[in-house]
Amino acid sequence: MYELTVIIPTFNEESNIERIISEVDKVFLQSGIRGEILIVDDNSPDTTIAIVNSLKKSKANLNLLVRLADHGLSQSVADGFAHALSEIFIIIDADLSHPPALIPMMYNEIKAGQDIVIGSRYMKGGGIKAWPFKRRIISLGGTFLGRTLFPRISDPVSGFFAVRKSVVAEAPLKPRGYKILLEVLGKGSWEKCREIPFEFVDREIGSSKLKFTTILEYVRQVLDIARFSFSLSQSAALREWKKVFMFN
Ligand SMILES: Nc1nc2c(ncn2[C@@H]2O[C@H](COP(=O)(O)OP(=O)(O)OP(=O)(O)O)[C@@H](O)[C@H]2O)c(=O)[nH]1
Ligand SMILES: [Mg+2]
Repeated sequence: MYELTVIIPTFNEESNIERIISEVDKVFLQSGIRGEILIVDDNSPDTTIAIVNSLKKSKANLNLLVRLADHGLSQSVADGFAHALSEIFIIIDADLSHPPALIPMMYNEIKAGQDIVIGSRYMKGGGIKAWPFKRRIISLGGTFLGRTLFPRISDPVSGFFAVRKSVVAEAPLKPRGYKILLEVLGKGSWEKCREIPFEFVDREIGSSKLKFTTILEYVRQVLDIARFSFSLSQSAALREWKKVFMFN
């Protein structure tokens, strides 16, 4: 029934939720895409859930999944994959760091045959606005580590991406931490991936949930994907490596 599901993971986003929903809906109207908006909330103690429930009364394409166990961003996105009512998914943050205006372009790329379309902060034309130096260094470190698995992808840990359902439907995802895209790239079944640049804008309202343990969790995730990749002759990471280093 829907052509696209925009999955928005949320935790305590009462100050942003109404605006992101209305911006995504506006993009659907302008582009003529029959889209679903799926909010995946980790039982926020603020008024996020109440706001979504009240918006749902006038928006038939707005759905809410409230999770009561296994709190986490990646876990929430993976639950979103399982509950979405379409075959194409776009993941976007609630805090307006990612531009909803790029949704039609990402959707059209998937329609045209791409399996994954990544909004990249680190390719020509992309960027990050108003991030403190420490944040930039942590992000760059994480990105370089991710690129050891996927050398041709400039932003393998972006939170803004589109993916075809068939890529993740059967994938043995082990979602944890913040970097669901790396898990999708490492364990999903895909052939074609492209990136499009965007400028990441730091959240103006609400608070960040990035913790130090997130970094440790991420390193563990990279090691797990590497182990997974080398145990399979058909893995995406091995195929990408072969393309770059041409030892096949
Ligand atoms: N369901 C769910 N959503 C989460 C969780 N943590 C963060 N989010 C949402 O995931 C998106 C990204 O989280 P942010 O806190 O903005 O992460 P960030 O952009 O790295 O950090 P900021 O610079 O503070 O914006 C936002 O929409 C959050 O509301 C979580 O544990 N569960
Ligand atoms: Mg953010």
